[in-house]
Amino acid sequence: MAGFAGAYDSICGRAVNAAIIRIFGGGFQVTLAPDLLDKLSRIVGANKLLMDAEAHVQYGRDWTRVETPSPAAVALPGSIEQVQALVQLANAEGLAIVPSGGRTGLSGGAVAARGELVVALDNLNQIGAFNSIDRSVVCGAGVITEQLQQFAEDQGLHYPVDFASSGSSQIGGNVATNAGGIKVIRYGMTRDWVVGLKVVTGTGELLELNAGLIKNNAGYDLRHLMIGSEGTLGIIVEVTIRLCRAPTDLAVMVLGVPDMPSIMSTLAEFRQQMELTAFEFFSEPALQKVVAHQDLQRPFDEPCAYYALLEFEQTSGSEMDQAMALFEHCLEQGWVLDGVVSQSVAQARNLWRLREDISETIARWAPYKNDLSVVVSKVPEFLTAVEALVNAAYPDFEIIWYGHIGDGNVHLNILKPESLSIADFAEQCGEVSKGVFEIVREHRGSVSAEHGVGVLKKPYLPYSRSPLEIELMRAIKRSFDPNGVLNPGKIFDL
Ligand code: 2HG
Ligand code: ZN
Repeated sequence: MAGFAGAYDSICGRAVNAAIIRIFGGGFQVTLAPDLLDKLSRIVGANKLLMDAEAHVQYGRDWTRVETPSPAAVALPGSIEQVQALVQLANAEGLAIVPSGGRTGLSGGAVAARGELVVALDNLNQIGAFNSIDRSVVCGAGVITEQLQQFAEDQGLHYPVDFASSGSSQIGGNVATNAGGIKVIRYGMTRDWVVGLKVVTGTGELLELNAGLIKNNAGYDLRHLMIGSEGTLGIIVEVTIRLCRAPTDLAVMVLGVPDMPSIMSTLAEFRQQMELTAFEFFSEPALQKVVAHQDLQRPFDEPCAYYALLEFEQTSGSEMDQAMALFEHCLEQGWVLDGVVSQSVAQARNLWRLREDISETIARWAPYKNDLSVVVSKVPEFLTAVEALVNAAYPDFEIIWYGHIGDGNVHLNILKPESLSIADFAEQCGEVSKGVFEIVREHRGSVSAEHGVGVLKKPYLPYSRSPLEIELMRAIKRSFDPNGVLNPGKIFDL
């Protein structure tokens, strides 16, 4: 047992109501005072205030698994009013809150490792009013992405933001992180589909933003400030989403290419003539690992340095011929070495899995993840520079490249050699990251294209944002959350 050591020193500048910190296994646990627990359970109901260790581990971490989860309590509010009451209590008691969705994040944005109160939006999971004229639907923050996609399909429409974690990620979390995914080249990010938001601010007030409007230039658009703010400005409680026409008869092509410049030429050629719904890439080592560990086959025998995955709609019936003609042209130019195209929905799904299953497959090597972006045309030189740097500094590290090359977003995963401990590996990767982010800065790119900053990328924010930008972000944070109760320690320190 150790005495109270100020888990919330940054919150309201004072200690939380009679918390005790117990050190265990390198982490610590905060026990809230009985009267505070009582107040919390009066807000959400005793059975919606989870105090068991299992729930604390489950709700205290995201997919990063880097920090030891250690929330003080987990609350599952059942209404917007309850969320407001929790935030008001947090202000009064100096309690830190971590808003929590599906916790599929990869930057530690939803991690509660310092005795915070986790406010999990799971129970705000109703799909509400649908309007077929506006093509909009109201969703509670806890609606699962796949549930919304299914709802849209049932209406003969489509929700196009898609990624591998759509079966467990929640809409509120998607909005809080401005989730991207595999169709950004055609449909944009989550931001592009949010037409209305309800958000509880850091003082517990309810902001209703944009009311479903398409056009609204009446002053600053606070909705867009909330989108991507990673729970630091407000808790997203309700989202009005725009839907679109469902795509017709999607076909998938996987092409083998000899090098990155050839991928760019292929992308330019296809985009010149066709509207693509996706243009993704992965490297040969990524393909080898997916094929070895999933029930999948190589698209063709010839190993190529990289693979491009293209997807296109077949609305007029001529698209397949057009795509085949483009394929032939790319072959003649030497940009493409081989390729396959799907002839059925099942084949398309399997080709997609070659790309979508990479992240899950390589998780067993405890990869050090980077989610970088540069303008699309600079991707080849950027990749070459990063690879040269990592290879020179750590020749034993295996690098796996994949990502959304059509929008300039590449995922650099460095696999942990078996001989290294997790801690030593993280330290060495931290060192190499400085060099990688220096290259990002030189290319005026981003240290986090779609995963957010959370805690993992916080030290590197200055590589992508100027001191003035970061100071303005801090000022915005103080406007919405003057006592710093919402997700403290994420994105930047106050
Ligand atoms: C993807 O594109 C995800 O598959 C995960 O954004 C990226 O695992 C990663 O690094
Ligand atoms: Zn991605």
